[in-house]
Amino acid sequence: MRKTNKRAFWALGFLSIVLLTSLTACKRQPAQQLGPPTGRYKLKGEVISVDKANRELMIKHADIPGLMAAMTMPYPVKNDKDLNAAARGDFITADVVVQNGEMWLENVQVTRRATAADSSPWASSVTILQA
Ligand SMILES: [Cu+2]
Repeated sequence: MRKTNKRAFWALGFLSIVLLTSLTACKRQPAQQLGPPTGRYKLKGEVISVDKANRELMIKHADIPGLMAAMTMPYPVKNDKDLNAAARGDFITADVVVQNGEMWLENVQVTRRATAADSSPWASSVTILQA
């Protein structure tokens, strides 16, 4: 009787340790998934607007595998060179740098300059149809 009690005690202790570690493991995972994974991602997209005062490019971008689906969103730009590289309506490629929960663009390269037609209010829909 005593032996089984002891065994039950140890079994319970072992179980609670297993439970505790699995619980903390579960807690840790969502915290890591909150921010996007650190790295460099290739972005392809169209510049919707340039906000030089806030150092941001609004970009309508294609899927970025491993990071995010296609969408239109603002991206911070750190270098003057990258900030001044593109204008509204330009098609660009760039690196999305993700580090310490921060995200910004680097190596902005214009692949196609906006034409006069692109500057019209219909530019975006026209370029979608061409793409
Ligand atoms: Cu995005």
